[in-house]
Amino acid sequence: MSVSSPVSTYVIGDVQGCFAQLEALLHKVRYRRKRDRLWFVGDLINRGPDSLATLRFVRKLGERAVTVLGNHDLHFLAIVFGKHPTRSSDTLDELLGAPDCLKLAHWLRGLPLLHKGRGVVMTHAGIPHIWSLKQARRRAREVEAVLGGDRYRKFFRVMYGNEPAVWSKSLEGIARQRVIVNYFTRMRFVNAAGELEFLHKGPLENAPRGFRPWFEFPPHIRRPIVFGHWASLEGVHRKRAIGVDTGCVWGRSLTALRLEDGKLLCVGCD
Ligand SMILES: [Mn+2]
Repeated sequence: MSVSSPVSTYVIGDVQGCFAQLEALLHKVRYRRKRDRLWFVGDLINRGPDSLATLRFVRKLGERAVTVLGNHDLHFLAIVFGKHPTRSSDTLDELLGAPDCLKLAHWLRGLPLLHKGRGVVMTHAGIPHIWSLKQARRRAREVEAVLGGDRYRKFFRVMYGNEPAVWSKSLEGIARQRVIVNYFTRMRFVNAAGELEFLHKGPLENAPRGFRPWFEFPPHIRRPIVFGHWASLEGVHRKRAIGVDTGCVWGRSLTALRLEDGKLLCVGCD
């Protein structure tokens, strides 16, 4: 390996505790721990078998990794800090019982909802077309300040909910924080007004009337938005929206997007 070989930045799709597949993917791309950067689109944990190993690995990378929070990451934090019950589909027992569970949870709540760099912007689910990049960043920072601040326990107790369904500048407090979190971590279908629709996850043909995938509305944001969250799309390759969740936890594949050349690399997950 030449010392002058350029740094590579890999944006990794939803790992969801599939640590063996993450290791296989890093091996395949010839990831160099001391040089390269790993960006994770969120949902590092849950549903898959090795959430604990995944979190420990990413935390240890420190500055060499960037992770934005996904809905499953927030779900774990709501269990730890918000007294939220686990669901039957959760696979978080090993993590919740680990001696470093709290340490990992406090690290996780300090992570961002949005990251901008290397010509792209990354969030877990996307950015609604009704927001400019400046507005999106400001709204992300607003909630990150709550998650990373002193009042995080209160937030995690009342985080869950589908309402309000649409952004308004006049929203305040928890309603405002909740809709911001829902846009960044749970959004799939929206209508022209930016209203969220959560019941439909499946094929695009069956979208509810007036609702389309958020990235099909003309965006305010020029740079490509890189996101995860929507495994049933099997990856999205648009000029301004690149989806990298290819359903690893569902036995399909784990994808890395190398930002320097736009190349997609993946490993099968069976
Ligand atoms: Mn998700």
